[in-house]
Amino acid sequence: MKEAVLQNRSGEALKVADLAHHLHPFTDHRALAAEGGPRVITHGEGVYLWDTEGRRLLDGMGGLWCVNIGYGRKELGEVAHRQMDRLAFYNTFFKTSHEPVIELSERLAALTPEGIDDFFYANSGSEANDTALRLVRGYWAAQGKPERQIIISREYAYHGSTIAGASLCGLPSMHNLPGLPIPGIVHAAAPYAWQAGRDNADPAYGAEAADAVEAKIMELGTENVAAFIGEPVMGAGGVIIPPPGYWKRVQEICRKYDILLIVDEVICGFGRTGNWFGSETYDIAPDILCMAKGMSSGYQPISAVGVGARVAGALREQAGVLPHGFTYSGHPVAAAVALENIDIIGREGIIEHVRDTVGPCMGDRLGRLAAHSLVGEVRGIGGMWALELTSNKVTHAPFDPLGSVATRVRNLCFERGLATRAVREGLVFSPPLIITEAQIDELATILTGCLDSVADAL
Ligand code: PXG
Repeated sequence: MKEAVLQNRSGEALKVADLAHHLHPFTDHRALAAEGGPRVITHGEGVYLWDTEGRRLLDGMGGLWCVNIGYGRKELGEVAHRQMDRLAFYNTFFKTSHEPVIELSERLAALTPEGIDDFFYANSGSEANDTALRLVRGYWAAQGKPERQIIISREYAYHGSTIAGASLCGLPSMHNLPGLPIPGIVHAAAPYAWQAGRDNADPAYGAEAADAVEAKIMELGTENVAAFIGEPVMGAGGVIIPPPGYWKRVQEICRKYDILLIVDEVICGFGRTGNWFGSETYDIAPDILCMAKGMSSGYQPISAVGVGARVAGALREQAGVLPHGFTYSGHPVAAAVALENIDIIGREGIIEHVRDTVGPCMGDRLGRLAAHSLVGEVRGIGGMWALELTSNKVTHAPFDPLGSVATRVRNLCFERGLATRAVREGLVFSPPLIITEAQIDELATILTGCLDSVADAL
């Protein structure tokens, strides 16, 4: 009966009901009400979404950086159905396990960078990062160094929206609630060449940007630092691409001061940069690797923390209970869906498609926009790209107020059938990784038209 009710409600009725009872993430609720309610999405197929107005959208964001295999893959629903019938839930606490989580752990051990062989499960990227923090602090305490508690993150980082996740973020807006960031989390400068007015292809900039991490360690005292956390490519902060030598030098610094390296692969994992993990793309050997999003292509909420031998070994040898876990850690349905998603990415050659087609094609079509009067820079890798808009191509100044032009372009893109995100004075793209050349052309054509219209109106 409920299904019939859901299917019979008009778009207008749904908007009204949503306004009455739904509090949304990252939403200005007054503005939402003034606009008469949210866009209500009805279904998706491939790289496209449809809303209750019957409008088709090319999803330039892959949901929220996550629908790597695209929408409407029936296999995942079938796997979920079978698993729910067989065992819909059981926990993995207290020495218990089940087949989907065991198989998923084996599969992840084979896929992740060498040395990452043990997996702890959660439901979101934020929970994965919270878990990583608890594991590294627990590790140092077990080593007799409980003073090693500080986690170094970076400006412009996005690591989540729990209290610890938001604290790890380096975006000032994420600290816009009392009490944040929590003590023990600090931020080093990011390798953000566009903003620094530097050349991102310059190895000297790569080394300098990495030295900001060393400077932060010195300021804090090496004996107090537990770990450094970073996204291989910063995603929500605006697709900030590490300059050459950056990750090599950051790793040297971590090793020099015996600081653990947590790599947040929540966006970069599962093909986004043209390899299974961004750690492969940038030759990173993490102690801990956090993953979510593309792990299930968003078909189920699931995340994992891959743990290297150093921390996992200490955990395994330690007597007593690790006091950490979530009811749904290693949920059997989510694990079964993640396994099927990983199979699809592998057997359909999606990683190769990103490397050989999506990356070069996005680079070419978006790259042509670098000459546009509003565009200062186009950058990206694989299936994650950004355009920086600017009022001055020499000084890199944004528009006034900050973000006003990017937001106008974003809004027009939605009107003309392209979903994208505005970040500061930029636009970011992370489409489903199955996107074809023709669909990339469509994306670029809509985007170019919107940039032209906004430029004409300014
Ligand atoms: N790490 C990274 C690198 C992320 O991008 C998280 C952790 C947190 O994951 P959960 O599943 O807890 O949301 C993310 C999430 C945006 C946007 O506006 C990006 C994310 C989340 C919400 C909005 O681009 N990334």
